[in-house]
Amino acid sequence: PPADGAGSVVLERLTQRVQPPSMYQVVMLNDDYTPMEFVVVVLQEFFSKDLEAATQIMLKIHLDGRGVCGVYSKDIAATKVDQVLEAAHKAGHPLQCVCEPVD
Ligand code: TYC
Repeated sequence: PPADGAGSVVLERLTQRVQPPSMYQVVMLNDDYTPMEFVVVVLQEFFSKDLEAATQIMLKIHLDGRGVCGVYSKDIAATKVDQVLEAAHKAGHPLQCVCEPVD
């Protein structure tokens, strides 16, 4: 196919369509005010962790300042962030979380 013609576009699409979706990790941040129990409940409710896993992740965040709650496609990760921020806001807690591309 020509170097810069329609053939190149077709080849590009053939290559791109077999790539897996890029993945994003949802990272929760520590603060001094959100109750530990609230964070544990959030991790169970929105990230499908059992009590033991949720408690370990919460303590990791408490000690290190941040921790990964889960890894998802971009849309799902963004939805998780929205759900956490809405639940925290409604409960009056300053809990923050962000999503970032997995290295
Ligand atoms: N540092 C909080 C406390 O001592 C607990 C906490 C843990 C807050 C994890 C946020 O993402 C967080 N009550």
